[in-house]
Amino acid sequence: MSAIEINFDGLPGPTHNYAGLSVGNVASQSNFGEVSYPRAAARQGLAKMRTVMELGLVQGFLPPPLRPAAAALRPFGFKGRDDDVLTAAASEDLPLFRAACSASSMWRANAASVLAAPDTADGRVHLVTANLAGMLHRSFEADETFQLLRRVFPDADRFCVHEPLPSARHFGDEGAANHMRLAASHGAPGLNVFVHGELRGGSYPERQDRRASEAAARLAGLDRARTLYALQNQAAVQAGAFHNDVVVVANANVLLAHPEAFADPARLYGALRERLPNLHIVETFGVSLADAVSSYLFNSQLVTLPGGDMALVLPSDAREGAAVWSAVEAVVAGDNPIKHAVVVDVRESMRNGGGPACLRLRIPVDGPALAGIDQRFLLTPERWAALSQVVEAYWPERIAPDDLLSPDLWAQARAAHRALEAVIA
Ligand code: SUG
Repeated sequence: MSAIEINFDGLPGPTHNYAGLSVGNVASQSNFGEVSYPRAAARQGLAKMRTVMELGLVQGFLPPPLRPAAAALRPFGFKGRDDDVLTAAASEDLPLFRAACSASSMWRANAASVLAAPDTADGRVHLVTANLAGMLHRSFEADETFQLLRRVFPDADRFCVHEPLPSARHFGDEGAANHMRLAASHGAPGLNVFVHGELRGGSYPERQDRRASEAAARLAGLDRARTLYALQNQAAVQAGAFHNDVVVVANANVLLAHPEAFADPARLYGALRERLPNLHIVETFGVSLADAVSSYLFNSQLVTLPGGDMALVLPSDAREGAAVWSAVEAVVAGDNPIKHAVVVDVRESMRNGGGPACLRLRIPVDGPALAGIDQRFLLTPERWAALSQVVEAYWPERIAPDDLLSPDLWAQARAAHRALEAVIA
């Protein structure tokens, strides 16, 4: 088997809600206080997984951790039974309580940086779990994600799962959302490009530190000559591109980028072209940064189909604006491998700033590595149907902001978590 890339999608959890927790994420902030629809969110996520499976690709899924996370609140001095912990936190520190309720694990592009076997010193796939130090609610994910990744990728001959980096201000790490691998094909040695921010003022935080990316490269033993670092354009960050994958997507030998994504695109593109002669750099025209952020055009999944063509899996929001959609049509008609545009509806996630690409973690594998994955996390039509049944039976239909405070909702979330574990077991 030649090497392939598997998309592992995060399943939106039963407490999906709009608490406006992410500064610098325009959608999260502007939808603060809205009613959310967790069952619809999970349905949309599952429908996207199904669409990608039906394109002929192997599809995985990653279950959400239990939320509200009473365990995450205990280090702050809350004691007693879980419900006591949650009740006390809700009354004494509401923002902390809300952070413990977030279903943000659905955005698995932030789970880890993934370094492909042909590029690492020991020939294994390395996963460096992201510490997500920049946002409190997301930092609660890190340890649980590490345990989950060890469970899904247990074969230590093929995979090496690293703990999150120590959670310090200078080492904020948001995982694969800020990493791109460019290569002639998935199985060929690749170029690893880490895109980062910098402390340079501005009202929105820059979440990925270069030193965190350097640590990930070191842990995986990447070849320095084939590892590049690129600074985000500050204007893009301040327009709401809190992760690089809001303005750029890469796959194999194709890079689709907004012209204002990088601080110094000419330097980056020159270095890439020198090392990868058959690289296609596809830029869009006529799409403003504001349109890119509101449509999430670049937060598409760019996938290689079994026949060799590429498809862009776009959020339905990208079809709504004329300028954005004509840019998509120009890309698909252009002289590059992207030949298909497939539209998916992930609106519930989008309203928290998470498009199709945010919802998935890509894992490049060859045949033996594919066999080394815990197969229960790979979707078959039967497993997909079983997950759908659990979602329909247990996920709340709607959550208004005050519902988060209800012990009934906490009990429902626990029941959903148990039912999901029973399907996986
Ligand atoms: O970290 N939203 C996520 C969205 C992550 C998108 N991921 C990528 N671009 N790869 C974030 O900002 C909002 C949660 C809330 O407001 O309740 C949130 O965490």
